[in-house]
Amino acid sequence: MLIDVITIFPEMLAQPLSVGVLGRAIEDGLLTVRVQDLRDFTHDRHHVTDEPPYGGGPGMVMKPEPFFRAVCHCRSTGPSAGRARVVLMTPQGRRLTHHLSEEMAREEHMILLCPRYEGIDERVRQWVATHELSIGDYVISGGEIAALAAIDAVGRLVPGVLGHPESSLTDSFAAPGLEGPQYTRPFAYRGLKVPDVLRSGDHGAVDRWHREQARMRTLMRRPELLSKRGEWQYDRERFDGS
Ligand code: JFH
Repeated sequence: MLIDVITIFPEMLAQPLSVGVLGRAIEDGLLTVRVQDLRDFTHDRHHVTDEPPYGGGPGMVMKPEPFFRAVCHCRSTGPSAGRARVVLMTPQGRRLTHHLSEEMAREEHMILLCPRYEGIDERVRQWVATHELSIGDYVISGGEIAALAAIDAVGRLVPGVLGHPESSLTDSFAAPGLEGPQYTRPFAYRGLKVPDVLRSGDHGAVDRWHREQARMRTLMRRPELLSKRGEWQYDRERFDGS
């Protein structure tokens, strides 16, 4: 998979993409991330990317031309004959979920647009973006951190990125409901002990305990993840499109 990120702050992306599971995936060539400096697609001597809004109002709005040019460049130097998913990061976008991450993980080429300031000229949204994505109902200062969250969530799902294919399936949100508690050594720390069942060697009992704990935690914290019948509800979106 190829992901292009278009931003005025390319340095924000470099470090996070160099470490951990994602860093390894990129090293191994399972995933390519090209960070494109939006200023490279300006034609004026001061590389201006923002202007005051027409009609007045606070702050600045990002100009359309550099985004149009940058996306053209990414398309023409990418695979899939220019048929990339062009994703605008915005609080008004479709909410990122595991389900949407799975959908995006099937793309060959994605181009993520990261606005700053008060946002972007509407013509980019209308004529360049094919999708709009939000990571949640809170305002952050620009699209970069949202793009990183999306790249991480999607990159993990690219075949071969996770060593053990099963661990992506048992993660919260992939597996139904929330995960329960986990413990590691030492058995006792400052008088705080690990539940005996986990050391019992009874795999059936351990399994039942994990499932019960996960179910309780889901019931207490995220009851909406459980259906009315009390059965695991796999993926709400598949049923109600929310
Ligand atoms: C972004 C920003 C909006 C204006 C509340 C009332 C008026 C500043 C580009 C994504 C998610 C983002 C996100 C994505 C791109 C940009 C900051 C937005 C306003 C604020 C001012 C600029 C934020 N999921 N959260 N935030 N901003 N609004």
